Amino acid sequence: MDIFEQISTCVIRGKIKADSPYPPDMRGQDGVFELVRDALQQGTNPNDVLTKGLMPGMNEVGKKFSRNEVFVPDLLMAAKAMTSGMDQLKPHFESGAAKRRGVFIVGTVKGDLHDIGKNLVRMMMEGAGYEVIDLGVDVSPQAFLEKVEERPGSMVGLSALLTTTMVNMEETTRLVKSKFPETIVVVGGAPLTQEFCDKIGADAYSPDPQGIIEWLDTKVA
Ligand code: B1M
Repeated sequence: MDIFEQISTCVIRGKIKADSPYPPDMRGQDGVFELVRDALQQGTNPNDVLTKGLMPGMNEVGKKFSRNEVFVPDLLMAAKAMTSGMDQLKPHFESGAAKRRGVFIVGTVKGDLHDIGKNLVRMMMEGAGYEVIDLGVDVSPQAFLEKVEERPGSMVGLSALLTTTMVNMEETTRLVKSKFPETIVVVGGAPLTQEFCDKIGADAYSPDPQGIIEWLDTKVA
């Protein structure tokens, strides 16, 4: 197995570091942290570490999640493992040594405090190579708009878990698109449907982060 396959495998299995107790059958083996550190020390291109190691691993986890082969705890462990690699790549991205696919502004809409699903979207989007700006929870339509004004050309992702707050997605979508009609707005969260997405004028809906990534990948070069 080459270093990229090893990194992918550790992301899929949620193996963070050599001294992490999880998963039990990989105890003592190097995790994403050591593998990424060593790859960078050996001069491997940070973009290759991202696109050939971390991203395929997270992509596979997302597909398994969509097929109900792994569950939320597995996704969270995979996300933590991936983050331990991403943290080491960040300085390279910030210095411009590696490419980002686009800017994705994400938040849970006004009135809604659920953030576990939104955090998964953030981590998977980072794993897919996007620069993510996370506005947190209970985010007003105005706050989304202000961030788009600050980062023209960015994409917007809205999350909602409550039937009482998903309606706030409409106000946010319409406000952003009234000022920046070309802005891509994608939506997700347990109570949503494709019909709702169409009704509020958003561009895409997916019940899981993977679907959003696959849709966005068709839109960005
Ligand atoms: Co609340 N809660 N909660 N809650 N909570 C639900 C959502 C609920 C379904 C429980 C129930 O009654 N069965 C219910 C909503 C009912 C409804 O509106 N239909 C509910 C309620 C009523 C409430 C309160 C009103 C309870 C009260 O106070 N009376 C209150 C509201 C607070 C508020 O937001 N203003 C409340 C509070 C809370 C806690 C704070 C205690 C806690 C949140 C902690 C946190 O997020 N940090 C909480 C929790 C944990 C839940 C449940 C149990 C779990 C949600 C979760 O994290 N799931 C939930 C019941 C349930 O779902 N079983 C429930 C795991 C997460 C990975 O899934 O967020 O769906 P999810 O994200 C998925 C997809 O939806 C998708 O990807 C993720 C991975 O597949 N996705 C996107 C999400 N956003 C996306 C965006 C995308 C794409 C995909 O693109 C942009």
